[in-house]
Amino acid sequence: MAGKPILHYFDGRGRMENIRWLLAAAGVEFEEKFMKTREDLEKLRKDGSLMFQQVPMVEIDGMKLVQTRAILNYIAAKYNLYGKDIKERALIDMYSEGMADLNEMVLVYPYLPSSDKGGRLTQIKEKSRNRYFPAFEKVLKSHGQDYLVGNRLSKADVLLTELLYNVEELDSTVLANFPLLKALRTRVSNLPTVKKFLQPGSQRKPLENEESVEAVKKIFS
Ligand SMILES: N[C@@H](CCC(=O)N[C@@H](CS)C(=O)NCC(=O)O)C(=O)O
Repeated sequence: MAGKPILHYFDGRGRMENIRWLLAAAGVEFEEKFMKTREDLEKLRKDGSLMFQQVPMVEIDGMKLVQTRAILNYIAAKYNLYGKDIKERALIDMYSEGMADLNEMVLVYPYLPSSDKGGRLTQIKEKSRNRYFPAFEKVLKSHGQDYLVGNRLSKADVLLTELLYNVEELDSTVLANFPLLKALRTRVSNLPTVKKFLQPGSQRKPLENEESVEAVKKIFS
């Protein structure tokens, strides 16, 4: 039997947090090896584990996978979170790519110089309220179903739930006009696997602080 997936990253959200969420939602236990120093990163690079010299890297089923979205897609396919046919898969990917565009702004936010943070925050709020959240609210309204695609949980629902939590941490009123997104978040949060992941002490990572940002900058500087 294959062992647990091993996640190689630093001890923080960054690009790995999507992967942690998806594995957790799928009910898959995983191990983590945290890089703490630049030498830890160099070691992975030197031993040929990182195809593009970058993390996230996930050891799973005898492979060393890199590229966040490729990893997410493998997990989604393996654990039945990727629709029932290629049309559903296309929608799941289309929605997930929109989420990734917004998520990219959110995940780099803590690492920006303070002079750039105000502008970025305004951009995140504006794009959430006027572009991405209305689009997903419209999808849910159009079919009246519990999940974004095919009336069952997919990668898209899990990533959207994570994104909603993350944006709400930056702007607590952002979901005020999106009742169906709120309901989706509640529904996904109440799935037993996700509920467990949302409990304190899980492998979910906290919002970055000054100290954690400095530690990460040292690894990649
Ligand atoms: N497209 C890649 C980007 C990976 C990436 O930028 N990783 C950063 C850490 S979050 C990294 O390893 N940076 C070091 C480098 O690019 O040399 C993915 O989604 O996995």
